[in-house]
Amino acid sequence: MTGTLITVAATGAEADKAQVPALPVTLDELTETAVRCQKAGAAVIHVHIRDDEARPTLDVGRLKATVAALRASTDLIVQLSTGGAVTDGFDARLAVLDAEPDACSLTCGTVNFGDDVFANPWGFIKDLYQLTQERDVVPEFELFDFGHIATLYRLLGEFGLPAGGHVHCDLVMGVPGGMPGDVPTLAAAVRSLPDGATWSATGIGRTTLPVMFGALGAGGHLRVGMEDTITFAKGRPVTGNEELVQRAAGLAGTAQRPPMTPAEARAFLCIP
Ligand code: KMH
Ligand code: ZN
Repeated sequence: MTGTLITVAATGAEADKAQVPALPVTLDELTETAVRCQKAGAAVIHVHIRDDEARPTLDVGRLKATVAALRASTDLIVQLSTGGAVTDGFDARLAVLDAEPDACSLTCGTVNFGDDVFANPWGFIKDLYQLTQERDVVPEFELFDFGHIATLYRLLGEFGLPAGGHVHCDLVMGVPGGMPGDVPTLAAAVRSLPDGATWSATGIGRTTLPVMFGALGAGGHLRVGMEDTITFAKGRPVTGNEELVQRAAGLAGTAQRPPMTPAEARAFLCIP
């Protein structure tokens, strides 16, 4: 068994700063969270940014400044979201790669997202994938539902392996409209992944813990963070991303699969 790759998804595009004051939305808040989360055991940061009013933005200038600041203050692998918010257009989502991150998310299909739709049609997916290959940005394949796994096979079949040559997936479970966040579903999804692929999993909201325990037991890796859950325990809001990483790192240690360092994670994900 390898160590555990821990990704922190620190902000997301959905939570409202006014209702979740601990959410990191400024560059200073994000870098401070990043430093703390690296110390706590994270190796990758999945990044969404906000504008001066704390609204989600894909502004490329801000994204570039964010990548530079995270590189200056941490050793974390910087994975920019190409999912953005459900309101973001495809061109803006492709332009995220202009910020030259180490890695990016790449969602493999459309999914209902609560009352909204997170749109990822095939044409967009293939354009984004080819752009990651041209720019040498390592994608993480985000899988919200089983049909997304079928699209991952199609992508690999038509366009070959990603930059770096290794396939790493992230099962995003428990989104209202996506696959449920429970252990039987996790096991079925993992069985369906391409040979040689590695995977992380995250459970949204109250599915966080069952998905985390299932992933550790099945040899997978973990994504945690305030993008995915803002409640640490029933009735107790999360005070910061650091405590979510600490909990994941503690459980990974108990499973005798302690957190990977950022350097180990780079080797594991084939990110130079
Ligand atoms: N905010 C969601 C609509 C990603 O980062 O790639 C999409 C999302 C996925 O968060
Ligand atoms: Zn995201």
